[in-house]
Amino acid sequence: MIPIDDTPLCRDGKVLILAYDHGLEHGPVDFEGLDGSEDPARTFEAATHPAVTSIAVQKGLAEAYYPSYEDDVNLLLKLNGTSNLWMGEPDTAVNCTVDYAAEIGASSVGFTVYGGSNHEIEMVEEFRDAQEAARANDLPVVMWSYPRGQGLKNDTAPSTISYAARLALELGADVAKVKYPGSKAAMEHAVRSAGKTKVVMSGGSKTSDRDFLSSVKDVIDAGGKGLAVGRNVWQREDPTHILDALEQVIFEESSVADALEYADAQQ
Ligand code: FBP
Repeated sequence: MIPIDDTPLCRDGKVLILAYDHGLEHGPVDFEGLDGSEDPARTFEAATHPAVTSIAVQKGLAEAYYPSYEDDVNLLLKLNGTSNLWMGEPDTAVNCTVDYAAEIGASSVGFTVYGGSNHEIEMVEEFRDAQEAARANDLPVVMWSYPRGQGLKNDTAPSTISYAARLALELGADVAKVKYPGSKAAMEHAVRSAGKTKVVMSGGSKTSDRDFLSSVKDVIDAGGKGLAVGRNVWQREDPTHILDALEQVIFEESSVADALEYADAQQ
């Protein structure tokens, strides 16, 4: 492992990744109902908030938009990803090499592994190549560790999420990005399973401020190191308000009520 606390991916040992790879993963449907959210510049602007430790995007957005933000935003290049048009067993294409990610300014890289898919073997072998290339470039590696596929009945069951966190440790990821397993106790188990790999929660579909912040608070109280979030930030009319609150919960370890009060006072 590399000491990632000293890299741009972390602030005070914690992580807040703003994910914006949904145009590939889900398609334009995620942008419906909120004018402007399809414009990557809007989310790059949000990523200039001091709470955001990195923005996670695919190669195309990095090439087109990152040069305008390189002084104010840290780039996490998501190396693989696939569209919702793909109907097969969970799998994903490697769209960018680590060397190219480093060349265009990435300070960390991300990689999805669908443990349990029929394609797990090849995905893990692709992860091996990416992880070793990242080590050669001194770049932290975040694994989107999402067990799913044939035979997996519940991809957010506590045992599945703990296994996802453990896979990330076993395979050499610095950070495991996992779905919320439903409770603080389940997250504690996932954190223990991940050993020295930091665990962060994946944001999920948009919910109320209070529900969303409560799950983030559970993650922090369980020893998780933060969040990699997309829709719960950029699908809001005012991403800054929720980022102000997240900053309090993640970095100041505030209560949800205090964090919301703080965020309201910044308006
Ligand atoms: P959200 O916070 O919006 O859930 O984003 C996290 C993320 O992992 C994105 O990086 C990715 O595009 C998306 O979720 C994939 O979600 P899924 O594969 O579960 O549909």
